[in-house]
Amino acid sequence: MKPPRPRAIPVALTIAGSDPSGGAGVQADLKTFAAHRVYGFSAITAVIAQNSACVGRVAPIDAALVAEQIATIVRQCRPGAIKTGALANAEIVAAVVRTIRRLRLPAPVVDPVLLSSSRKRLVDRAGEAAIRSQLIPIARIVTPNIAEAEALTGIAIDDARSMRAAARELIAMGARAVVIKGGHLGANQPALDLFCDGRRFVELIGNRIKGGADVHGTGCAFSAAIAAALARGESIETAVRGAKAFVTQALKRRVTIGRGPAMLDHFARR
Ligand code: PXL
Repeated sequence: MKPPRPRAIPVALTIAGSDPSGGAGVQADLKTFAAHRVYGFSAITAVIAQNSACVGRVAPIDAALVAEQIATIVRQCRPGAIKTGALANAEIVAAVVRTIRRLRLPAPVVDPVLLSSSRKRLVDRAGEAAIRSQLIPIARIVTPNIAEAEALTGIAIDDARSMRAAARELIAMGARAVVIKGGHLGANQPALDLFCDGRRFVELIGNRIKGGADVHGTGCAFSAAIAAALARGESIETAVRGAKAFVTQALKRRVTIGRGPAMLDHFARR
């Protein structure tokens, strides 16, 4: 019997840090791509010693080597979508932006990772400024949580109105779309995310998952799911809605892996 012919499948690229626990970072992104039947390329920005409970040393990769990883892999295949995660420092942010521009790669889904769930900085101060001035202006969509949206815009967020103001500001900074994740807004409020495509606002209301706030890597799974859906040709709004459903299900079906908080099940059946 003749073997079947190889099939082409959608490809997405993650540019992010390594989390050896597999809960967040590149490892979580690749699982998320796979769960969406999207082939995953990855360029590593930093090696991080961590487990699901704590983050140790963050060792940035040389910025030129980050650019080289991207340039080399896209010679094999141009990805249909890109996401960025933890970028460690300003040199890496600049190298990523330069490479995306030079090679005319798709506008990235930007997860503006500033701190880990355990509050360790995953990008330095200059890197944070570079995300604001260089990366957000080329973003297809930016996906901050409340704290990241506050840090990037300088707007204090405590309700739906200030959330809109921050979203407007991120669009004014050049992002084509924004989704602010309201999961941390208040334990007694529903999980309200605010999406803006540059023209209109859509409030995405989800059910709060009990105990879900302790799980790390939800932001990685969310932004990777958006990139996977874009690689599959979905619209930005459909991609965001699908990503929310994906994270909700992965949280509901979370698993215990030894000591520490539970981990997402990226392969929870939907
Ligand atoms: O969830 C933020 C995040 C992003 N990227 C890496 C991480 C974390 C959180 O721990 O480790 C590599």
